[in-house]
Amino acid sequence: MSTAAVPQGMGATVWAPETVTTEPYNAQTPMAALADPVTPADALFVRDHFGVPRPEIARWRLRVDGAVAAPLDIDYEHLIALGRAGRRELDVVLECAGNGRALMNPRPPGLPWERGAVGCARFAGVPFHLVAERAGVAPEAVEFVFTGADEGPVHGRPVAFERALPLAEALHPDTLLATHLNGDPLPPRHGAPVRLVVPGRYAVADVKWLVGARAVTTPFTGVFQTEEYVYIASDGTPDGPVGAIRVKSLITAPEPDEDLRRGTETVVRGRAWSGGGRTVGRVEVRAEDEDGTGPGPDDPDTGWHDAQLEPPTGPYAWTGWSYPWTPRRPGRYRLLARATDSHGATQPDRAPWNAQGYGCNPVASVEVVVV
Ligand SMILES: Nc1nc2c(c(=O)[nH]1)N[C@H]1C(S)=C(S)[C@@H](COP(=O)(O)O)O[C@H]1N2
Ligand SMILES: [Mo]
Repeated sequence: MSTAAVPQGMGATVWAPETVTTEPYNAQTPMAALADPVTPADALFVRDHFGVPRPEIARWRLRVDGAVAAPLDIDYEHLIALGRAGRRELDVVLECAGNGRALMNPRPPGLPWERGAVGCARFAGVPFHLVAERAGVAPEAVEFVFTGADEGPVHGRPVAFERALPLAEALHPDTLLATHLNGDPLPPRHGAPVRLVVPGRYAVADVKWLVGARAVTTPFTGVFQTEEYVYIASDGTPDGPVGAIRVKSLITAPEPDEDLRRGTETVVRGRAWSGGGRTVGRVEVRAEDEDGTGPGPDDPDTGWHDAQLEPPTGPYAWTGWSYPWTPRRPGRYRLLARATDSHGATQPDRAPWNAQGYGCNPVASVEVVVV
């Protein structure tokens, strides 16, 4: 994988994500960009199953149909007009459900995401419920199925990218038909001209190049709902589609294998987030030496220590945290970070294994050397 930030003279940084595959294009957010509260658009990870379909704004329509009183087609101009009164801007953590899969043991099949299939983007758009109410959702509707303009073969069958949401979540005022990312129109690879954004859910819910919203009266059974993006236990038992983002943290400083000086303060920093409407309540940091016990029972650094939290930029944004650490003895250390959310859920010590490697949220760690 290649990186990352190319310094451009006076301060401006040109970002490029780290390529994982080229056809279709999939790339991770570089570590250095994850330190920012809002991820620069050019650095934000990309997850495409079939490639970029590039619907033109002028010809773009969203078709709302299925179990509705009056199916409708809405164009870009009308969408913007409809949203004028109710337009929202939200900082939202976007995380692929497969983020961290490459750190699972044994490694499940799928893209080998390490830590960078995540970012926090400032999305602006029109709440979907404003459009759904226009069409009039039938009382027997249970879900909305959202359709992207992209399609391709999965397990030998041609399919469109489609994913369903329970009705209450589809109609939640913060479920957006997003037209803008970080203040600019959505870039093609992030779903231009309109994508769905469902704060707090793994990003497979955030259908890009959105062209359809279909109300259905029985649960949707498409491949991206029942075969892909589903938790499957080691004994093969399916355990439902991935949903709310699990509590997680990452360490952005120090960097892996960085040399730290004994007796000099190092600020350990990172980000933490959770989904399903939960916020981060606590982040703890711990330094372990090579035998995994900590610097020693007599050392005040042994054990978990509360990091200081920065207020997040919104209810669905991530939380920055920091902990000043002054290593006292030379050697190799593993720095660990563990987040706990507002519902008391904590990152597990080990990745919770499942057949497709989703929801991987173990305690974050980075190895450093104290000289
Ligand atoms: N139409 C469409 N929408 C899609 C996808 C896709 O392949 N096609 N990938 C999904 C997945 S799995 C993820 S993780 C996010 C990634 O969003 P990003 O590429 O903007 O970071 O888009 C989601 N929406
Ligand atoms: Mo994803």
